[in-house]
Amino acid sequence: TPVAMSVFDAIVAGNGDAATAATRKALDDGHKPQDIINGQMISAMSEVGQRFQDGKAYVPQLLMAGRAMKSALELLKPMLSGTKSATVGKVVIGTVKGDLHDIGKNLVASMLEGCGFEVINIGIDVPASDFVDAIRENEPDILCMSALLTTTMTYMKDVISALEEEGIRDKVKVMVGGAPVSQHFAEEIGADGYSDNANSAVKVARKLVG
Ligand code: B1M
Repeated sequence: TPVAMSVFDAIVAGNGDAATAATRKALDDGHKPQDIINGQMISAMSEVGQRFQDGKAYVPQLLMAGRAMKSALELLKPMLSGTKSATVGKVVIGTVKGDLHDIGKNLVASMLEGCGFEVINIGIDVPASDFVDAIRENEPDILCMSALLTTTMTYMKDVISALEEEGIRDKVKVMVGGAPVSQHFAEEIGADGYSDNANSAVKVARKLVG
């Protein structure tokens, strides 16, 4: 029988079936979902990102690794619940215009959901007008924006300006995140909260509604 791949290796190889099988095995071996995500899945994506940056991997590899992580993550999603009280708040979440990265955003969405937030996930490549519409329609406590590119993170500022122009900025808290985003940047664009990972995103969200 072939030697089973680790979750890390399977995601780096872009093999969804192997990634799912390895995730199931890791659970059977007693590993916690959070440890599998942080210790294996995210580090595998960093590895692929590094290879891409070094010219040793190309866009198809990024795409395949992303797909592999997504399918393996499906297995863990139902287990991502923390201390659930009744609904603690409502969130609209999306990746900003020009940006197609959604794995981190979906992870944040799953964590929030697992911890009792009602989450309306409006997807990727979201223009300011769609954020405005979603806020009008759903009246969330928090607007969450994600960006993975230095070229798209600046659009978060445009969305906040749109909220101001539409007179709804004070109706919603704004939380931002994603690899290139920093606390400093969040403050600069006038966001109310920032987090650099999905776990602390829940803490920040709780504070914002608290
Ligand atoms: Co792209 N990509 N990508 N990519 N990609 C990066 C981001 C990059 C860093 C790779 C690299 O060069 N090392 C680089 C960006 C450089 C920069 O701007 N500084 C890059 C590039 C250049 C590109 C393209 C331009 C490549 C090209 O076409 N030439 C292109 C752009 C497309 C576009 O968006 N318009 C592109 C495309 C893609 C794919 C579509 C192929 C694919 C995405 C698939 C998908 O998402 N469905 C992809 C991938 C997979 C990556 C890497 C390898 C992995 C991203 C990921 O999923 N990470 C990435 C390298 C890297 O991250 N190391 C890279 C795992 C995920 C769990 O982490 O998303 O950071 P992350 O989310 C974290 C935190 O950031 C935080 O919590 C999450 C969990 O801890 N977080 C929040 C995220 N959102 C939050 C919101 C919050 C709070 C926390 O509150 C609201």
